[in-house]
Amino acid sequence: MRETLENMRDEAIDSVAKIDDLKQLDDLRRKYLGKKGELTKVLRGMGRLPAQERPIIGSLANEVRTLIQTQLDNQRERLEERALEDRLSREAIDVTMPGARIDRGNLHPLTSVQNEIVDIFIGMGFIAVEGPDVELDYYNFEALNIPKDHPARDIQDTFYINDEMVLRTHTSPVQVRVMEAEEPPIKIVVPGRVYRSDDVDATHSPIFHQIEGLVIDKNVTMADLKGALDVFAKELFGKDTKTRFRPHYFPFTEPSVEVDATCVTCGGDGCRICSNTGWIEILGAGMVHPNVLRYGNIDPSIYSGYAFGLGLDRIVNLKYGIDDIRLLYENDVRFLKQF
Ligand code: 2NM
Repeated sequence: MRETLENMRDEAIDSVAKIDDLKQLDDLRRKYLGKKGELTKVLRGMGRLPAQERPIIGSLANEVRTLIQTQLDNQRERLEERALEDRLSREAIDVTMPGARIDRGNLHPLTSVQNEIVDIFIGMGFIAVEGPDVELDYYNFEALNIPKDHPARDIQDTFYINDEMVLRTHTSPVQVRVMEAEEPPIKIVVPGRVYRSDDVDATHSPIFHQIEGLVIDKNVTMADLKGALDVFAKELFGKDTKTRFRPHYFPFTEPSVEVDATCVTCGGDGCRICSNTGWIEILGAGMVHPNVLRYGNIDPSIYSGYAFGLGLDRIVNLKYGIDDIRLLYENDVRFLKQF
């Protein structure tokens, strides 16, 4: 029996040392120390021993149990430590790795060019103002010197909400509201959505965008208009840009002009974009009509002013060489993320 115990001890020490996983270690513990384990079996057989050997074998059995238990505990500690180290090295973070790329969105080209243009005017002392998209007929037409029989008022061109209200066809009504509310000097830019009942094609959309401007003070002249708009064109399209002013007609300004800039694409040499003229129309402008000043409660014998309006969508397309306005409204991310 002594021999059995000693063999068991040696064998247990040996096999515990070879174990390299916690599950197997547990199996070994059961094999030697469990309820049906080998050591238990030996202890059960002790009853058959002569009485004087029992304490000797008993104490040897206890020694062997303690020894095996200690070996098991030590091995368990080693394995657990190793498992932790493995896990730590597996989960280690390499702080020198490049980070996962974060996909950033970008502003819609209409928004970024609008910001750019508004910023140019803010740089010249203008203040940006916004107003309602649903407008009274009075502000959209009447106060802008657009008479009742004017073609712009036609149901064909204007979205009427009811007899008195329309979706604004330009941002000028905001400027009338500012004239009514403020004393000159006034120096504002008004960006915003406008609406006209057009059929959709490459150059027309029923929703589009304008940026208009209004300057009113004593002694404002056409020279001020020309200077400001020339500076604007140079800032937007580059310092070599030139401008020219052609006579035109608008009901709300007198005199009125259309303003051309040297073609952004060919620099004035002539190309497809400018139909070989070297010039591109960029905006309309003029000296505010005395009737409009009066509608805005401003005395035309004391004050004068200039105003201008540009179509943002067309400018965006010119700037980026986009040939179809519909691309600006389809929200195809493959298109939008190029800007
Ligand atoms: C344009 C062209 C010329 C304009 C006039 C006014 C107002 F309210 F002051 F009378 N706002 N905008 C104006 C003048 C707009 O767009 C092509």
